[in-house]
Amino acid sequence: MNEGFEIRRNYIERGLDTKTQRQQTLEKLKEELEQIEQVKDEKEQVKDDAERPEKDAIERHKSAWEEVKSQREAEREKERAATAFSELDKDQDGRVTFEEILFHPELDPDNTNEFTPEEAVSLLAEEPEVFQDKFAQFVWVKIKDKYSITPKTTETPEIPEPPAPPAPVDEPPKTEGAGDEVEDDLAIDEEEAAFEDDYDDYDEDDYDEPLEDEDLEDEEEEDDDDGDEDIRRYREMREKRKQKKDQKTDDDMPEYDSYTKTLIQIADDARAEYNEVNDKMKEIEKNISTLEKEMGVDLGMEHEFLPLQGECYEYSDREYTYKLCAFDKASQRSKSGGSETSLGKWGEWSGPADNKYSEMKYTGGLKCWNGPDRSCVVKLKCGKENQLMGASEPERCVYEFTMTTPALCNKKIDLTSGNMDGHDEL
Ligand code: MAN
Repeated sequence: MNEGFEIRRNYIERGLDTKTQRQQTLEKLKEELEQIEQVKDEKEQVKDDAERPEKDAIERHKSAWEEVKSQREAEREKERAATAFSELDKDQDGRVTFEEILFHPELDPDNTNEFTPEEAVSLLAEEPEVFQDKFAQFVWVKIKDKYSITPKTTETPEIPEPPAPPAPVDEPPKTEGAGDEVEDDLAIDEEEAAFEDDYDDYDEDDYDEPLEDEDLEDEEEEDDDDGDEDIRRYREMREKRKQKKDQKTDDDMPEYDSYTKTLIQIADDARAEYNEVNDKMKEIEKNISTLEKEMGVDLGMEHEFLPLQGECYEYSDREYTYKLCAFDKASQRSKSGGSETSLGKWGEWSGPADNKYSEMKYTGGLKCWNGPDRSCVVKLKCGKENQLMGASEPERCVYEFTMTTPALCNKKIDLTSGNMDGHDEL
C-alpha cells in the first residue's frame, strides 16, 4: 500500500502535467486550424478562379471538335449516298428509277415477299425517278439502314461463300500484310476468341512478365510445349491490339491548343496547392479529434489514471487470454486460436457513489448467441503494479476482470503504529 501510495503520487504529477500539455497542444492545434482554414479558403478561391476559364476553354475545344466530327460524318454520309446512287443507277443515266430500286428487295418497306412498284415509288419521295441531289437529300436517309450493295452482275445472283471457320489455334501465326484495318481487327478478334475458348483457365496476370530470351530459346527447342507457344502468341496479339489503341487516328480529338494547355497547367497547379493545404487541414482536424477524445475520458479526481490510458494488460486462464486496453476496450481470445471476441468498449466508471473509481464498465461487445451484447466490469484495487489478476464469466457473456493499480492506493499505513494515517490525497 505504501509503495503504491508513492507511485500514485507520481501518477498524479504525470497526470496533471499531461493534462496541461494536452490543453496547450489542443489550443495550438486549434490556432493552426484557424490559420490553415483561411489559407485553404484562399487556395480554393484561386483554384475556382483558375478552373472557370479552364472549363470554358476545354468546352470550346471539345465543341469545336464535335463540330469537325459532325462535318466529317456528313461528308462521309454524302459519299456513301453518292456511292449508293451510282450503284443503284444501273444504266448510269444519272437517275435512279423505281425499276432500279426494285433490284434491291431488301428495301421493301413492309418486308413482305412482294416489293411492288408503288412501294419503290414511295421510297423515291413519290417520284418515278430521282436525280442525285434529290436522292442524297430525301431518299438516302430512308433506305440507308436497309440498303446493301449487291454484285454488279445481277443476272445470275451469286451465292456468297460461307464464312471461313475460325482459325484453329495451333496454326502458324498469320503474317501481317498491308491489308484492310477492319479485317485485320476481325482477324485478331477471331484468333483471340478462339484462344480464350481453349484457354479459359489461364490467368492472364500469370503471364504478364516479359519473356526472357532464354525462355524463347527453350520454346523453340521444346516444340512439344504447345501451351507456352500459345501464350506467346496470345501476348503478341495483345501487344498488337495495344499498339493499335495507342495510335492516334483521325477520329481522336486533337491535342489542346497551347492557350488551353496553359490554362489547364495553371488550374492543375492551383488544384495541387489546394489539395495539399486541404490534406494538412484534415490531418489537424484528425489530431484535434483524437486529442479531444483522450481528454474527454474521466481519468480520476487528480488525473491519477492517466498512466493507464492507452496501455493494455492481459490475463490467461486455461481456455482464454483476456485483454484490457484501459479506457478503450476489453476482449477475449481462445487459446486454441481464432479471432478476438470483443467484450466491450470503454463505457464509464461504475463503482458505488463513495468509491466511484473502484470499478470500470466496458459495454457493447460482440452479441452473445441468444443473449445480450457482451459486457465487462473491471474491479480495481490498490496494488503496486497495474496488473490483471483474474477474469471470469459470472453470467453467460457478462465478464468480470479484477485488476490492481497504484492509482487506487490512496492510503498509507504508519508502519510503527499500524495506524491508517492515509486519507484521500484531496
Ligand atoms: C464464446 C465465449 C464464451 C461465451 C460463449 C457464449 O464461446 O465468448 O465466453 O460464454 O461464447 O456463447
